[in-house]
Amino acid sequence: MISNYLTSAEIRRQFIDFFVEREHRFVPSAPVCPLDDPTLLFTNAGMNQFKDVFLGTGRRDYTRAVNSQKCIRVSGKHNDLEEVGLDTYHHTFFEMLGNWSFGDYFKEEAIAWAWELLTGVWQLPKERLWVTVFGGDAKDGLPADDDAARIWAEATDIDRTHILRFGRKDNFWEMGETGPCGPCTEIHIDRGGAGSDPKDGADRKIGVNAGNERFIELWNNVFMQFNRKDDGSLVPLPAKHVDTGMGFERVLAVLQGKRSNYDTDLFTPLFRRIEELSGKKYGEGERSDVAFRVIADHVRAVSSALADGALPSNEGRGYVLRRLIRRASRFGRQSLEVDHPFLFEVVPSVTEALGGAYPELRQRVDHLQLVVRAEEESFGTTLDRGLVLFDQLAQRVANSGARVLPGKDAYDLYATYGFPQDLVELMLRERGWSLDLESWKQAEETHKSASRSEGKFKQAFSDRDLAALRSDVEKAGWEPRTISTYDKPDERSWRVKTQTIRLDAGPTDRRGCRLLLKESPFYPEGGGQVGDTGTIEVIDQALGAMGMRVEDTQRLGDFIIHIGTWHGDVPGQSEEVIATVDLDRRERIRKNHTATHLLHRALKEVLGAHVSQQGSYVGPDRLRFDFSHPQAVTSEELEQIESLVNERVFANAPVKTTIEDLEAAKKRGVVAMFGEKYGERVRVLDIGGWSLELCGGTHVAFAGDIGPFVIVSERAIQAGVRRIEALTGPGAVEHIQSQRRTLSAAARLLKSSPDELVARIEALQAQLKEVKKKEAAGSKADVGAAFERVKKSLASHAGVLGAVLDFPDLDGTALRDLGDRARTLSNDLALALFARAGERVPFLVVCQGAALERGLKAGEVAGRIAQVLGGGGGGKPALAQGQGLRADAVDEALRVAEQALFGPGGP
Ligand code: ALA
Repeated sequence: MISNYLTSAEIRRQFIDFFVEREHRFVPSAPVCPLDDPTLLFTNAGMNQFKDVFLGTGRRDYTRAVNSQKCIRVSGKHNDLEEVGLDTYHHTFFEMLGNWSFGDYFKEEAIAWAWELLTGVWQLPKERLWVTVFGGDAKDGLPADDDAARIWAEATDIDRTHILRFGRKDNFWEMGETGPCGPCTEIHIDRGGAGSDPKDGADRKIGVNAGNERFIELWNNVFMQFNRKDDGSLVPLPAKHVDTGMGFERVLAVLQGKRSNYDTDLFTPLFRRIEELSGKKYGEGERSDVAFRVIADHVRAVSSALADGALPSNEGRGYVLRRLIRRASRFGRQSLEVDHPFLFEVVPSVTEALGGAYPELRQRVDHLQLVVRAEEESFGTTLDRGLVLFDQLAQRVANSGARVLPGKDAYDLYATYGFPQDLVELMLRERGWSLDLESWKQAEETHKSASRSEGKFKQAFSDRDLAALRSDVEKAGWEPRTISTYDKPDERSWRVKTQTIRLDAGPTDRRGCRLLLKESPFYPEGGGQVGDTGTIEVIDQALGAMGMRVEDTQRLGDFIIHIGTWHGDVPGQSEEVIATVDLDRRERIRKNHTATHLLHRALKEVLGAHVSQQGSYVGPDRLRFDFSHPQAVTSEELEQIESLVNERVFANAPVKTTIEDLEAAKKRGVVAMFGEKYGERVRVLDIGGWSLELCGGTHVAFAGDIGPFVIVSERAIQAGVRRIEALTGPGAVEHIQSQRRTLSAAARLLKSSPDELVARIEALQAQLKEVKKKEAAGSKADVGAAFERVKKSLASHAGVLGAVLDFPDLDGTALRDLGDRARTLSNDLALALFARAGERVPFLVVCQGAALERGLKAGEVAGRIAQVLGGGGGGKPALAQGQGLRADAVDEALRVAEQALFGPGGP
């Protein structure tokens, strides 16, 4: 092994240089969360960004590539999450070093170069290296890869007894349930140890592939030859390719002479930071060591995904990120006793360690910290709520007399609140209970199979579609690329003669018909811009009225697919058609798209350079722009932004596009979106030199074409992410007019003019306040006068003071006030008092002292009154209230009350 210590940056560079010297093109890492590929949660191998090349739907202008790819494996076929932290060589986030041949070299060169790099350049001891080759599979009808075994034996000086054969599980690589695949050859290293025998590698129990930390896989060379279809069968790929992947953290550990990946310079700065934050030391105990590894690993995964534009949420990849943050936070709480947010303080160590190779991490450190911190804070609250739910659950179980917690409920707590099995068991043990492990396992299995299907490599169009499409295109002798408005950005005529290839044949009036044209004026959905709509009509009228309403346009590799409803017979392969884009809609989209670029620039200008795009929607109706910013944008800032955009519109600069090299464009400061995958040659959109952005969409010719620009809303969609919605052109005018109509209507109602509206409303508010004040004072005075009347009216009825009175000017509230005061007039009292609330008649009855002793009950009296007045009434013997419905029966009610309180038989 090489003696002088090489840093991670140097080793990464050596790998890339080795293959660049062998005519490989260096291709930057694709985003770790492929935002444009909803079928793949995270990039899980270096080859993901080349899958279209393997399937034959895309091409590159090079046939050899090398890169170091950011990968995350947390779901689907390749899922290492449960292992992470427990051992020293599994990760959710890792870097994969890879070299590729696209129909260029094959096994011979791949194997020889792998050997040369490992044993020549890096001087790994040959006697410690073991290789595996595919031993064949009866079910798939595949023979053993004797070629690979022979090449190892002939083209390298490896000890022949170190060439082992394994089956499909170990030596046949597949990206997902479907997709490109092929036999592979893996290189493993024996890291030895006390008393170990160098021959152990061949021992199936303790050697290669036995799953221990002594023999670890370093490098996998896949020979891509097949496509696995939905039905499980294998079909040969159009060409043979090489796809390799070397775990960077593992090879680094070997080259830096470390037993654990976590002891390399990729991790040590992170551990130092966690030590500072927790006051614990790495290496002090197994329990806290696991926590260190989990935290370091998860913060790396989360930081890299956030930097590429993902955000925590309740579904899909966002949910995975949320769970990683929660898992790390929980390990921090349980094993390191840090119960406040701290992961966000580990983030800068990650961005420093990885920022050299992946600058986007360094550039977005503030945004990452903000989002992680907000998640940690909300998790604290969730955890507290989870504890309450756990108690409730336990209570329910206790009530049923059981002492075993049902596994399904416990698993739900885990899935929703991050309560892991060991924590649940611990809490149960404290109560002397246990967990129903059987049903826990069942729930876990159900959950896992749900997440497995998430990871399935699905395509919007099936493999069969793709294969049929490819062969039709080849038969027709077309270039496998549709000529589109991308190639003719200045094209102004949207009527194009063309030929068709149909993707669906079938009965008339087909919904969901998908059609490919040799040339298309339609823009497919992309970069936030919605797909075009329009019509495709057959020219040959003899065939009758046939045509398609295009409801959406999508991109599939280099093909543009028109989706809609076909009326009449579906056309054959070479009909002449006229394709017409809905031009008015397109015009609105263009205005909104160019305005989106101006808005992006204006946001940076007014709010600061940290603003970066998180997503956008560019439709005919409006535009939406999501961006990172820590707090609400004030209304003054919004006005500044809006004015700035409008100034650029008035300046009316031409909107120019150029095709440039990506690297050159980046060097001159052209804005690229984080997480977006770009080819080597990119389209740069330049608006008067003020806004420079990479973009493939449709735009106006001059900024002035946008017309007025108005912002209609600004709000948070997530911690650290704001959303602005805005309108342009006719939409903006309609908005302004509608607001003006509202304003005029309001002014008319107030008999004022729009300019005076604010002053008028202020005056009205002041008036209202005054009236309310008077009313309150007035009602106090009224209650006072009424009280005097009660006092004067009281007459003695055999030792009880009493009165029955009507107050048509008092409302219910005043009546209650009056009742409260009147009850103080005597200990021995009988009263019935009536008031008004519109048509209704609130009333109350009081019986106290001697009145009660004589058997009078206020509740009963109120009941009798209610019978007269309609409505209801009742209460306690001493005090009752009611509300009558018939003001016209008050006189009758007064009589009844008089009779009930003071009549014969009364007191
Ligand atoms: N694609 C192969 C892997 O991920 C190289 O192992």
